[in-house]
Amino acid sequence: MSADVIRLADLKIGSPRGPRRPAKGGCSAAACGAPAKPEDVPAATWAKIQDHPCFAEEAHHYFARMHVAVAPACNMQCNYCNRRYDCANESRPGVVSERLTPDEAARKVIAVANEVPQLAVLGIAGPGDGAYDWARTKATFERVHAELPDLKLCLSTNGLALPERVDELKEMNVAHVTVTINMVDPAVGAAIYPWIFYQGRRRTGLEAARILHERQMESLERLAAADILVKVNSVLIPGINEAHMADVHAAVTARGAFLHNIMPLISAPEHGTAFGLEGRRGPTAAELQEAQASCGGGARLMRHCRQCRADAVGMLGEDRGQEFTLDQLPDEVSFDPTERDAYRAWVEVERADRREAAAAADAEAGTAGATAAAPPLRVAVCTKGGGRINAHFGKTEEFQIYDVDADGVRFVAPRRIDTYCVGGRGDEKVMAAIKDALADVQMILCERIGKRPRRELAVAGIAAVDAFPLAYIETAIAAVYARTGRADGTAGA
Ligand code: CLF
Ligand code: SF4
Repeated sequence: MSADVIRLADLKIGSPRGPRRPAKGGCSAAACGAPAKPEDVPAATWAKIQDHPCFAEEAHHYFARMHVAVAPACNMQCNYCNRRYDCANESRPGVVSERLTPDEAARKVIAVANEVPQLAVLGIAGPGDGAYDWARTKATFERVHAELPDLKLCLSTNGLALPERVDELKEMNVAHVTVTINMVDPAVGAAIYPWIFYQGRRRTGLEAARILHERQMESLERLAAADILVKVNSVLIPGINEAHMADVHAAVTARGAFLHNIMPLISAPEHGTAFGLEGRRGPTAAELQEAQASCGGGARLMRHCRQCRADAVGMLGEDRGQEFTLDQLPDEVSFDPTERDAYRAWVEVERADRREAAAAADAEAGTAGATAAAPPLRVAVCTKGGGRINAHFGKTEEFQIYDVDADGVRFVAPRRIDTYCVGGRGDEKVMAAIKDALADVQMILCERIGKRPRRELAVAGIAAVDAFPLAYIETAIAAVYARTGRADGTAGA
């Protein structure tokens, strides 16, 4: 292990935040999620995704994205969307983003790039549809590209207006596009989309869903032909498309989609959406995992999505958007690459060190599973970023869930919680919620934990382990897994 934490502090750039990392060898790419290391994909593909936090799971430990809300017009209605809020296809429902002109957006991007050296991607993800509200989208991408040519440009769209934009996206060097596809059967689509606006008029029912489906499939084919990497987002809607997800997965994979992100419906009556008002619930964690499991192969499954805001700024799982509102931006700003260059040099060293440690961890887990018949283990990790166990239990806002067995250590999903420790005291209601959220977990790995929460968790059958402060996550998980296989069962305590 290197002294990278110290080097990061020396750079005065703060600690990377956000979710943890994934799967190492021993399982198929589809089972493992988004690519985690260069060997998972061809070299040219890795070059495209290595600093995109959504397309490469490893990258989300080190790189940030930001969104700008510049394209408010939309050409359809989804039953999980209320137009007073952001586009729910890529963003957290029920929030309102700050709308910007292309010039304001470019100014904001430069200001963020100066303050957030992890910034690697600019996304346009609503509210509205960027391919439909094309003039504003295009103007924003062009202005930003002129100032920051190495920033990746990323578009998220419903796909209806996309086929005619693919050539321009290619010319503008947009290498990553997300299309939200919730169905490949118009009968299913008719329950999700009350209308679309296409070729100058409103269409409804089966006709609307059929046109949307055909346009989405055409979009995928054109994007693949243009060598633009495609992620497909699917909103999992209980009672409507959960049994249909495998068909969606097969259809998008056949048309070259690189990554498939199955997102839970977020639905609340106060959001004022059709689904929220009719009381349709979102899926449980188990239902989400079941839908992911039904998509046995083909396109990789993204598991580290955070359903960001449409004006989110920062690492996935954090949002620094409030630090960069329009009223706080300088009137004129120019980009200074000094901190970003230093950060990227640090990331190169850290990544290499971490890959080595993770490979060793998988080997250790494999040995433990093979020689000691250790049962699979599900672990919740407390971390502030960098792929290390570096957060106190009481301050954790999001657990990273991992599975480990003889095949190695695999990232499963993030789980958000309220922080247990507020004002120096533990909150019993939060503890009850944490126990519920971790009902399928056998162990928590954290930098530190107090005696009282440790005891309470133990009563619920969850061992809290703080024996690996600042260790790489995979290394620590493999070590505790190896111990579970020992006859004395001292499980890392
Ligand atoms: Fe933004 Fe989307 Fe591009 Fe990422 S988000 S436009 S691909 S840069 Fe990422 Fe956020 Fe999930 Fe989207 S975590 S909601 S998948
Ligand atoms: Fe809302 Fe986005 Fe659907 Fe348009 S495409 S209705 S903005 S969720």
